[in-house]
Amino acid sequence: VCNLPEQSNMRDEDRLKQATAEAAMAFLPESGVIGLGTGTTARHAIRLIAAQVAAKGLGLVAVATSRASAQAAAEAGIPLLDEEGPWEIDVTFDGADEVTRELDLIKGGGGALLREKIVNAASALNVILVDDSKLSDRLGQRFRLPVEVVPFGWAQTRRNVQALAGPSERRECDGSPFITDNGNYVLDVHTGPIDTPAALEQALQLIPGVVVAGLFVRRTDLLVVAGEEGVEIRRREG
Ligand code: A5P
Repeated sequence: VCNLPEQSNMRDEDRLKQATAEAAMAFLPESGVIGLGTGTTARHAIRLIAAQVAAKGLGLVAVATSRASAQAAAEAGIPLLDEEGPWEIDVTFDGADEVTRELDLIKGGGGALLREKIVNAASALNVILVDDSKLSDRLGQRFRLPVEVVPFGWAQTRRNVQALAGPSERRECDGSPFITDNGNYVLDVHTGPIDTPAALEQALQLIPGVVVAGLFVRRTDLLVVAGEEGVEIRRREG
């Protein structure tokens, strides 16, 4: 059991997550390169993409944002590209932990923030899938900010992160530090509401020992959000 940031009503949310994945299939190309996100919502998308590949014989290859998603894709019959890149990704489907009206995100609840950010930056179109419990007026209001740090000197790095962003816990799993796919730790930072996410992201990235912060600013093209009233598609403006 990991001390992952808490989420409520998992069963209800799962139905909505599935609804977002179903709606997102409208953006699945017939051929090309797709990015596969990480988490329970992305897992629904992977399952549906695999079904379409099998049913329609789509010419898709994928880049996965975690070992878990790579394994899920491989088991479902989605061919994967080499991990090393470079890639030209047409569209990536991923989840998020918190989303603002500007479609800025906190990600990393599943610990895959680094690979997610690399794949996001390599994608021509980023489609983010969330249930409406993830919507927020300001990032940091609902979710702790994950920050991936290297193990060497991590407590020193945490001191510097704390001075900038707030207190944090090192994420743990079964009594041991949670280790990312890249061999690093994750700090979950109690930032409180973040006024200027882009500035905070840049400042965190300048701290030696910080690998990546889970702030995704202006990185979403389309948001697919599901609530009890149905599924809505929002496009980032500007
Ligand atoms: C993985 O590190 C995260 O960024 C996920 O995309 C995020 O936690 C969303 O997860 P769920 O789809 O499981 O809510």
